[in-house]
Amino acid sequence: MTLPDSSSLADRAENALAACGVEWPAGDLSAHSPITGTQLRTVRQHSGREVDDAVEAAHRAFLTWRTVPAPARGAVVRRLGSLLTEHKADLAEIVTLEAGKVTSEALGEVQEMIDICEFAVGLSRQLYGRTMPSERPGHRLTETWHPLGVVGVISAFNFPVAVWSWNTAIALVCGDAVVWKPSETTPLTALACDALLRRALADCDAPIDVHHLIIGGRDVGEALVDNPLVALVSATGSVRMGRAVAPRVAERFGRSLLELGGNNAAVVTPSADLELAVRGIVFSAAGTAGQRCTSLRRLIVHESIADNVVDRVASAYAQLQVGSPFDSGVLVGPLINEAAFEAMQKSLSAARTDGGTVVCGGDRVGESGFYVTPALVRMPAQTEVVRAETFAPILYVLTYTDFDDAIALHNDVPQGLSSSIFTLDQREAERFLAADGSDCGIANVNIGTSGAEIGGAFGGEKETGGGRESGSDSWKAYMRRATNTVNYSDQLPLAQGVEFG
Ligand code: UN1
Repeated sequence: MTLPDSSSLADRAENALAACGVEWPAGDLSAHSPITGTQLRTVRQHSGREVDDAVEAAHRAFLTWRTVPAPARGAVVRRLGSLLTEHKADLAEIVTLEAGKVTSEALGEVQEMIDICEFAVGLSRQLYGRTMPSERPGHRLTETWHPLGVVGVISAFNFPVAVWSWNTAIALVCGDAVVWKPSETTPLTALACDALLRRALADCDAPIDVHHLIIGGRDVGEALVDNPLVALVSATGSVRMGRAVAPRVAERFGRSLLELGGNNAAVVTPSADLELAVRGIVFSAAGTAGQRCTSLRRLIVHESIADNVVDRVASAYAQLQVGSPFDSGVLVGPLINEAAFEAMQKSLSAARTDGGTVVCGGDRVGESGFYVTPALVRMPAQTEVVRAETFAPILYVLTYTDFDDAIALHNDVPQGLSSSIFTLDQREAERFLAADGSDCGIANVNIGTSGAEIGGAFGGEKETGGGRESGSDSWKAYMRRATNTVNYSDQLPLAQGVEFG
């Protein structure tokens, strides 16, 4: 495996950042590339006091932004979408450098941003409220959706730009301001997004303070979460992070929207189109080096086809090229850091202790960065390690004989993000999607668990946190609803027939 030299990576980062218009001083936070494990550059971090200043400035901007008509707010997002289109390759380059995604996936992530901008622009002429029939004559009963306030966005390293855009494009058309705390692992992608949005705001004569980026670690996140001017905290990351954030926000009666861990499974039934299934499985399990919250982590296969499926997945894995995400042909880039590699090794050894057999993979490739071959592990049962999310490419294989048991096994994990079934049997497919089928926020048929489109609502149940972001009516989380009763008669009838005087 040959890797690019680290100074060429740092140069590429400088060029792409300059193309996006980033001007940001050096400081004590080191931005690394997982490609070689070396530093790209350093950036200045914010203090807790600066977080409060940013929230206050965003709140002041919100007070005027909320009165700008929604279609005019949409113009800013339209401009952001066109800048993202123009700088798609620059931003994807920084995503590859900083998160280690292969080029096609990095470009796909930026495309997801462009798509959500389009969606949000359309939404800016909708944001529909309902009208209900009033029980009283001469009365009108209706609801209006109003801007909510400052939205605090906390995002993770693995989708360093798309998750921000889901939140920000929607929040901006909804009339909110955004204060964004990206993962401290990916500050450069965040600086590039912030620079492009600032340009869009300036080009549209919109208040620049409707967006603030705050860079730093836990203290910066805590200052954001605890600030009473932050009406909604939208947080994507680990269950541990969500457990820390949710009670703090609830304590002050703020709202939170959580998108936490997944432990996504696919059920493969005897009627499945195995060639299609294996392609779906391999993309979902090994793509992004298993570092999507939607990555496929469990395969629940009918015992009659289990050996066949395992053989096919193992031979597909053998073809996967692991290496520099910039190299064409490479489909599996690096893990984000050493801690991710250690966590993977720990889970593999726990799986062996539990009686699992590593069919293939799990080995480190090369000496720089942390590259691994995706692991395929047959398990005798869904033990503790299988029920936990390890953010690395490990696919556990379990078998079933009875379809009801497959669904029970599928749902018997603490997380509930994404799921899929590979079957050509309509009854099985519909059972999987029914009320007593998959308990996840995303349930698919004949595609893998990852790679959702932006048009649907994205999120999951149980420890995944219950939040929904991106498409459909997720925008409602970013607004407040007012119910309005208007009396246009000269009488004052009371509801429920109450007489008073
Ligand atoms: C995430 O991993 O946090 O469905 C988001 C997918 C992507 C988004 C993943 N569209 O895999």
